[in-house]
Amino acid sequence: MKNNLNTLVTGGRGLVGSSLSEDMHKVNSDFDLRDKSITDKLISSLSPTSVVHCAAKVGGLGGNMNMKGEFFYDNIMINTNVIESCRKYGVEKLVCFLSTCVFPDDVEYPLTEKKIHLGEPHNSNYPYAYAKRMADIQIRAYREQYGLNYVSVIPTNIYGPNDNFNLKNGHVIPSLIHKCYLAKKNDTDFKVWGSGKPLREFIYSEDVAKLTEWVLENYNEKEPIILSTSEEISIKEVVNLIVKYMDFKGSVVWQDDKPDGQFRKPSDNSKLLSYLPDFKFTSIEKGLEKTIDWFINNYESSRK
Ligand code: GFB
Repeated sequence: MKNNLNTLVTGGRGLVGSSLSEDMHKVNSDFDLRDKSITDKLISSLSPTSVVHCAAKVGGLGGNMNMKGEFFYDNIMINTNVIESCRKYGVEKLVCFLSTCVFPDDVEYPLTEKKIHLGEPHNSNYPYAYAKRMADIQIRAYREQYGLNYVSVIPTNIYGPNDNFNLKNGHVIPSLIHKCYLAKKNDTDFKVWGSGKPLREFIYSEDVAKLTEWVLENYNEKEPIILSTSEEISIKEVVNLIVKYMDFKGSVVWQDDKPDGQFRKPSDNSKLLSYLPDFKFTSIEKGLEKTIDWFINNYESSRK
């Protein structure tokens, strides 16, 4: 890998950004990328050759349902500003993060890179999904009009150290780790939303970081690339693993008045594997163990 000093990472202290190589220039939320002049100033002053754009207003099912306006506004502004500033100030390569929720709700499975715009996203997170879809449109348009080598990636549900472990708005894995931690500490029930039946494909943040570094160097197509293990696991199985690794002896309570969200969203990783047939994904067991250890060891300073 060549020297990364000329690579700027937005969202540099977040879940993916913090796993990327430390020789990249990482910036965090000190820069309000919803503001065009701040974004222009950041990119013109650093003048990076490449940018990995991870910054976003993100959350799990709860966050997406509670903050629909903010999730739309913040993400559409951040993406529009970042992509335009990259063009204006001569960034040669941009890797932009989309999300697995960009896909239509009602579509034939498995999800592939060609199906992003074939129908409406699930209603639990349509503002976030549409804002992310527009980043794909902006990138395609800029490639066509300006001939820029800008690309995007679609990871499935990412988890790992440095996530946001907020109980209400976080993604399922960090929220459940935090809930189980508190249930064990306070000797209370471990309360889980929904039926436990929905299926998800989880990918460990360090795997996403490795794949992103590869994309930065090697992936140049106009269509996004899905970053996925293509292995589904139920929320119930995830809960069982968390209970096991946290050595929780109390009761698990399933809150069926809370939403299940989409039932499943299986994705096709064959494009990724056609480039990287030998890529070794971290197993969910190993990834969960590492994330739980990290959370316990960093409880005070973790985002929650
Ligand atoms: O990670 P998560 O919030 O996101 O997972 P999505 C939701 C699934 O986990 C649902 C169950 O089936 C929930 O019922 N669940 C159980 C919980 N307990 C909890 C809990 O305490 N917190 C949460 N959050 N879920 C998000 C999208 O969807 O995935 C985003 O909303 C983004 O836009 C992200 O795309 C990757 O997979 O449903």
